[in-house]
Amino acid sequence: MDADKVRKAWERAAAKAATAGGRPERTMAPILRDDVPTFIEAPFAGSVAELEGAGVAVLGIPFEGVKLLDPVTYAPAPAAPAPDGSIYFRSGADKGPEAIRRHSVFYSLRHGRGLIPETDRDLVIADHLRVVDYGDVLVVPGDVEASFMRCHEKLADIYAAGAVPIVFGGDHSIPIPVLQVLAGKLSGKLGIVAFDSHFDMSFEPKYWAGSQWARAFELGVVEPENFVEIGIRGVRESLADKAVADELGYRYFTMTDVDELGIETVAQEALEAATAGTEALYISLDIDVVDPAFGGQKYPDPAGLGARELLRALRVLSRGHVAGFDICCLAPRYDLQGHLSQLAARAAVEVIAGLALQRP
Ligand SMILES: [Mn+2]
Repeated sequence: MDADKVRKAWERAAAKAATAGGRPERTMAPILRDDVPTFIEAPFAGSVAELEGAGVAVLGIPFEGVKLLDPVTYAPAPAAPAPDGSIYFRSGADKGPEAIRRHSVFYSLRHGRGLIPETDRDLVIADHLRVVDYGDVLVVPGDVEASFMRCHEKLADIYAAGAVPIVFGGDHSIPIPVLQVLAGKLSGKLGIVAFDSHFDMSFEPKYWAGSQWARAFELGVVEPENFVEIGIRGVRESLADKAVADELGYRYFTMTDVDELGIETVAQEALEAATAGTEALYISLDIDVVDPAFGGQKYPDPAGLGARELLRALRVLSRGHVAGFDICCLAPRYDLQGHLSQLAARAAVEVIAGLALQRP
């Protein structure tokens, strides 16, 4: 058929269908793949060109790496899949990006354009910046170096477009590729604030959820006086990690500090330390900092931050010059009611709101 005849045939058919009370015209949903929506139903950026003009680009890194064998087998959470043999502890963080995106639909830009009155009564995110979803990095399971190379490409695209990456892990190794790319973009120093129950001050394995801060310090862009951890707690902390924290002398706030000082003061002090003499701020959110009563964590340690504390702290920190944010260690298979995935999505929106507030 010639193209003109094809078009006319479809036009006649459509006109006929319109009068016949057939099904209404279908509209395309902002779907990333399968039934996974884009984050807050923001436009999908399928190419470098589509990143143009974005203030924020969401990027999923569904990577979970090395798992440690341990002589102790831990008790499984009730009504959740049991840990397999002696795998220490629980896994499934590679499903984080899609869980956060699914639950982010509740905050869809199509609903209220990002009105967020508790952050600022008049703030409408979409009035200030364009959010896009740059999809996922196609990671190579079991090959951390190949996976990180692929991360580098996507992150370089985001920074080249002038956007801030909001990264969903994955385990806590994922700040490594982000910081590797960000470090190359800076002429000055970087401040880092990490929310975590755990020090994560291992030196090895090289690319692992636990040695990421050693790799960050090695980059030479972050000094211990600009590095802060919030939420340290539990009786599983490693003596070696604690010794490193003491050796480096960086500031960390235990949950007792949070209780005594209040989260507002803790966040303020963290912001001051991380921004003193630095060019940019990176925020890393190991979701296990949140109280595991929410469910959904790889490494649950009771008595963590509440949702209000987390969002309030992010509200304070996002007043800094945020150049990157990640959420990691969400384990959707344990998030039986979706509450932690929901909070993770909300936490990302809070940081985006902070970026929006800084734009005219
Ligand atoms: Mn942790």
